[in-house]
Amino acid sequence: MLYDQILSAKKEYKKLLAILIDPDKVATESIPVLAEKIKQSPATHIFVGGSSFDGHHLNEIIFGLKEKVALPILLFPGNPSQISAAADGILFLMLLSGRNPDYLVEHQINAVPILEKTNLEIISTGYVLIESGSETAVERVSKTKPLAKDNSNYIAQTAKAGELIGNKLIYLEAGSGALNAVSQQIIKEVSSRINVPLLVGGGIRSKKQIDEAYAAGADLVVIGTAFENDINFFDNK
Ligand code: 1GP
Repeated sequence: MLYDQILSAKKEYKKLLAILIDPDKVATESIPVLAEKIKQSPATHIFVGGSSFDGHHLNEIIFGLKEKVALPILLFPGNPSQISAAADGILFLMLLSGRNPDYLVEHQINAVPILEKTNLEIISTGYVLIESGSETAVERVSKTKPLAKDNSNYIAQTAKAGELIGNKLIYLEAGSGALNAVSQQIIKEVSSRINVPLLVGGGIRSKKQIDEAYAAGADLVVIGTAFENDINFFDNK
């Protein structure tokens, strides 16, 4: 089970790394090359999804990745159209930082009939959007405001509420291509308050930032834009 593997990694202080493929930004033809690069990278997981993607070539992308890489593929959907039975699991997201009922419960309800036809491992994930210097796609699409970055106590309180509701993972998100990644102080505060594994992503562009996120308490770091912009990003890393 994918979740059990994430839990054991946390217990053994083994840090995890996910490469995010946003199908809106990736042509199906480029998948073989990307997949080869992912195979050579330190990635432990592949996430597939994006804020506004309509899901049209999702299966091809996943099959293309699976042909070359053995890593687990987890869906990271912006809406129920981004569900594919070809993946291994799904981050079943609840946008805890926002107050838009669509992203708190409506999309989840609409996803049920689709999920019931798959064998995807469903991992309940509290998704917390943090202010990062400029408006991000998640903010625009979800029509929600991120949490203020200077109130790490409230951010941690939000993450803890997710854990108490039953979220199995907490994802601190600055937003794809964010100007500023989630700060070490926020990661520290949140990781000290929750017991479930902590995912951190958005605006992480260097090996140093990845290590800083781990040092602050992230169990899994997500890299999207840095790899999209430079497929050699992980070389010698
Ligand atoms: C976005 O956290 C992910 O949802 C990854 O962000 O594209 O900035 O790496 P980047």
